[in-house]
Amino acid sequence: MLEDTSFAIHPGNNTATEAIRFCDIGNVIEFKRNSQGYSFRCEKVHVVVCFYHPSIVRIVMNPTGKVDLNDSKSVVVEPKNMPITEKEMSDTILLQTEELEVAIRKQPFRVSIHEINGRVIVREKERGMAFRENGEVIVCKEKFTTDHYYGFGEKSGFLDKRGEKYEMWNSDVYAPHNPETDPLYQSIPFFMTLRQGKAHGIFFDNTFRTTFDMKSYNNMYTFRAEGGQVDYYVMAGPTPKEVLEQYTFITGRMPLPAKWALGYHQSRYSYESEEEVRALAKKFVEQDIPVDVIHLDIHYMNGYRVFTFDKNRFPDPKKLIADLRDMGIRVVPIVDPGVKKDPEYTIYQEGVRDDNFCKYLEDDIYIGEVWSGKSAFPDFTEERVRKWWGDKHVFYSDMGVEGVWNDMNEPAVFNETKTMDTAVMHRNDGNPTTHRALHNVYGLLMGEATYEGLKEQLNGKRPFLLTRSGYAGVQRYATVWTGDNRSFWEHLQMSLPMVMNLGLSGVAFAGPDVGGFAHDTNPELLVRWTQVGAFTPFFRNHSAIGTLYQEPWQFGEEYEDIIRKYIKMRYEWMPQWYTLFRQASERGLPVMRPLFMEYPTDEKTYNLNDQFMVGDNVMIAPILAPAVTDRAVYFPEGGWVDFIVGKEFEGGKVHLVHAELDQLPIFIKKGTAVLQNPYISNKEKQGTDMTMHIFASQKDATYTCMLYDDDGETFAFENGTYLKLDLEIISTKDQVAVEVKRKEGTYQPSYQDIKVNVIGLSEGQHVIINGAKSGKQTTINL
Ligand code: MIG
Repeated sequence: MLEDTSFAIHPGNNTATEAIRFCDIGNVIEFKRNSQGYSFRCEKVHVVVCFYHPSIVRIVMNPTGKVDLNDSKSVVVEPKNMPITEKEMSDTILLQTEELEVAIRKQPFRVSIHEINGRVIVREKERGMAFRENGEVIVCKEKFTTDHYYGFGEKSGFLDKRGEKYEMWNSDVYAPHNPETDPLYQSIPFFMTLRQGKAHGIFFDNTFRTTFDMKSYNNMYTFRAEGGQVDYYVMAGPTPKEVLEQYTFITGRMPLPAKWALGYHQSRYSYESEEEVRALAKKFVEQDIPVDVIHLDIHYMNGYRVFTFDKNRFPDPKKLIADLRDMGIRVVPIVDPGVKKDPEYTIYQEGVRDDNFCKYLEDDIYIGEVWSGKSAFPDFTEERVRKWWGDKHVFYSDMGVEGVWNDMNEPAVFNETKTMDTAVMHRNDGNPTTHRALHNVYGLLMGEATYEGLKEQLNGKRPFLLTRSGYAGVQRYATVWTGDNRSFWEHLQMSLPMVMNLGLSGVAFAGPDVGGFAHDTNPELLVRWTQVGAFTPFFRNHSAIGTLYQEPWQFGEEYEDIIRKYIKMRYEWMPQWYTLFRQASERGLPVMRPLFMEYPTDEKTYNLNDQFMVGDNVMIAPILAPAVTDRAVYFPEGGWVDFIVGKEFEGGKVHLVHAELDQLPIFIKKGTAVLQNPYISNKEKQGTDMTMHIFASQKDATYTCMLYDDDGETFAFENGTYLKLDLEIISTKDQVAVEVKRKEGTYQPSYQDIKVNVIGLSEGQHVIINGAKSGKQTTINL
């Protein structure tokens, strides 16, 4: 067993044996420039170095043959020709862009990357790239004592991943997710290093089972894969935000979600009949609790056959969906990849007839056991099959469905390995490849098929897709929920760093099952979790069969009132959310952020797990344990204001904060602003009172912010039908000046102006709007 882990290259091991295990790629023999970049012939292998941007370099090593630059499932851009300065010295080759210098030592091949005339980004010392007879590849890099590591997709444990070791192999894990439960459902082989306030990223684009070891060695970390090429991108940052912009430039960004998808979702495994769903919807409206989406879990289907409804339980789904839509509620059905092996079921018939299912090399269809019993699995690696699957969604979109929930797409199979036989041979668009190599992208490609299919069918409306499994780039198609958590306080605690690290891995739209999926929830946990959920990008309450029901009203009025308050608050904050999501779709930045993203030089933020930011100026410090009504909160530099009671806190310090069960500590940075719009009704959701609350700073401060709005559900914004206001707020000791710097787009919102409300103005300070003196409550005309 030890042989299979990177223990095999432990520096303490006998070096003679080690050399047999991993073979260094050796010296550079020849180096040339070609159309795609620089190619190096080494003693044992070929390496290519190419550039995508002055701050992004890609390094590819093929241990068995010619380097393949075109086999990514995840990368959306091509290498770019740009001015590169080359210098060849006796022992080193230097390649310089405007931003960075890649230094390749020739004997043996070792790579270091620096900022031009600046800091070291990555460096290799005794070890660099190596491979084994069995196909394994490894990269070793120097670990600095000041390094902190983040990202890695969906991982349990704390925010800072220094001292951790993670594997990427998409897995259905129903067992409790605890700090050592790994891997989970997503594989995002990307991480960010923060070193003395500066950040860089590494994306290891390898779809085999990969391992990142930030633990076992004192002076180096490694990433390795069971097979395939070494293929990685270094993104030079230097800020955490730039790293994310660079990573999402490579792997793509989230499309702007529909507003309704940002609202509150209610789910349960399962609401089992039309009556139950109607009663649920009615109850929300009666109790005056906003809801945008009701999810239908597997019981809606006829014998768990995807693309069917059970006629007894759901006699008229189209009517049900239309009636709910009239109440302001959308229906999102679950769709699993397994297709029941049933010769009388058209989807199975078509799949067999058109040769759409995953097969063995010998031609037998792979059959695995899932909910639907013995089932076949579409081969999403084939474009033709993705199209077929996408087209099948007409079944749902014709009924008025605008969103779909993909589950079990690791793919999960009920057997010992929990997944498809790794010997299955995917067609892979003419380049047959085993499941062993493509396992980690099955969910991503199912997402692509589903998203593209729905998009085509929705006549210009934005589809919503929720997925459990994915790979780097999943943000292009889907929102991610973090799978089968439990109704434990520990899982509420763990969800914060998990969702923050997903955000740091390009997935801005993510969240856990609020209230907890497995195990029985309890009223206090549900309340505290809903408070956090209201400020988490994806906000869905979901629970498992056999557990206590956990809809907002299940535990009596006292709790219901608090839950209602926070779900409404989600809607009051919608203009803020929507603007942040727009920015996320444009730049790839997370919406829910660890504090270090805004304060990268403040070490106190480097492993802060129980606080987070929404955007760049709102800090949430929730209560995450039972019976607790006081907690320590760390405030980064600057002044902060409690959003509800207006109390001020001086930054650079820890303060004790009090929060009764109905209170969530929310703090706004002084000198900044937030946008709000009251909740009106479930049908209308938002009102016409767009308000900007400005939190005056008495110290000099400049804050730029944006208001983004559009129709909330179509792609018309792509043709200019949106409203974008760039605002600047300048505070000094005698004034708070607000200026509209730029207005863009042709969208006419239902509000005519923005109401401005300045909070915390000192005696001597006055308000100036677009150059004119005004009161602390005033308006900006649009
Ligand atoms: O193996 O569809 O994570 O959210 O309710 C269980 C039933 C299958 C797992 C998902 C969960 C969903 C459940 N599914």
